Amino acid sequence: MATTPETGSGKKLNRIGLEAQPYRGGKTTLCAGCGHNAISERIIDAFFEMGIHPKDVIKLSGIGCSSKSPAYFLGDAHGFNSVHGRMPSVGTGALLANRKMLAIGISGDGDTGAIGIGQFVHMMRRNVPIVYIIEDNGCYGLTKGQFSPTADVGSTLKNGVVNDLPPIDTCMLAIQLGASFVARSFSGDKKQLLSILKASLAHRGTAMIDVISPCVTFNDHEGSTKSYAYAKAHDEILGDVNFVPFFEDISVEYDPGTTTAVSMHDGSTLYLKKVAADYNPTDKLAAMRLLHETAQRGEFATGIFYVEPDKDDLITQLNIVDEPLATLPLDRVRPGRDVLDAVMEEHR
Ligand SMILES: Cc1ncc(C[n+]2csc(CCOP(=O)(O)OP(=O)(O)O)c2C)c(N)n1
Ligand code: SF4
Ligand SMILES: [Mg+2]
Repeated sequence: MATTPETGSGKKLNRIGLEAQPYRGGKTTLCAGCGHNAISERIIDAFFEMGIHPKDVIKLSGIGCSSKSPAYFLGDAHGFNSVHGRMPSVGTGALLANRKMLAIGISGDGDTGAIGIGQFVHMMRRNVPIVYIIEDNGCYGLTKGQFSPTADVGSTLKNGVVNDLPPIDTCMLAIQLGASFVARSFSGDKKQLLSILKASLAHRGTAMIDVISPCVTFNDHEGSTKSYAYAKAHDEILGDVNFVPFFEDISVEYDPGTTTAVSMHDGSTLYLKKVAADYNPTDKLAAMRLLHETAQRGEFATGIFYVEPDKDDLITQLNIVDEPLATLPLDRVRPGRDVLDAVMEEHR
């Protein structure tokens, strides 16, 4: 990051003058080595480096080991640990009540792909302004490692049971449904995950990020396609993700033949190295073809697949007032006698 002045004690300050401490959360109770812990660390880094005040953030989750994660970052933010698979509706309601909040939702592959799939689908098609992260370990970690809907065909449980149901590709689904920023990363790839997270914080609309996040206790053995070893060997990185936030005055020299520059809503710029000369991250079909082709080869692609920075989010589509509904005074939210009388008159 560009400006890191120091406090008297030598601690770095971010662009809004805060130390890293307010960006941290409670001590994790997840297993040592769990991919979810690495993701929390990157979230802390991303919010610190972007200089977003924790008090302006709402953290949301469902149920699962992954959904416990918001307790481990941004201790001063607002939070709502909801019911299994129901975070999208709680998040949508929270954002409608207060459009000024920046929302980050943490879900699991079970929380999203199984019990929560209906809610997930509607959140994506509405382009709700939220950073929606799936901590994807291919299993239900909290309930001792059963297959989840993102488990690949042929992947095995620890006891040798083979999964023979096809997986849901949450990125493919999100693109098809209307999410305006869709990416995949790996909890073990610090640099890529941090860049993607920072870019997602600059986006307005649904930023859906599926992060392969191995469960060291129940799904890290040979035969699992969501283990650390498998992820390292099969991660097909799309090319560098270089995010330049609006507050960093850096001019990047790039070759338009090999790199696509995407202007984000807040004035930041995203430079995406092209996978192929004709790859365009604003082309839905190209993104879906890429996901399909990599999956066919038994690989998984990581990077930002699709971005549509100018698409209206739900709040804009609904054309609600600028001030948060939650704090509007009563005389503005309660219709007067004359308005009620006019409504009654219409139904006579
Ligand atoms: C209504 C309801 N049904 C089932 C459960 C049991 N349950 C708790 S967590 C979970 C799955 C969690 O899997 P995932 O979302 O992938 O999170 P992980 O633990 O793997 O991070 C299930 C089925 C529950 N808590 N509530
Ligand atoms: S059981 Fe698996 S997912 Fe849950 S905390 Fe442990 S390693 Fe992580
Ligand atoms: Mg899981």
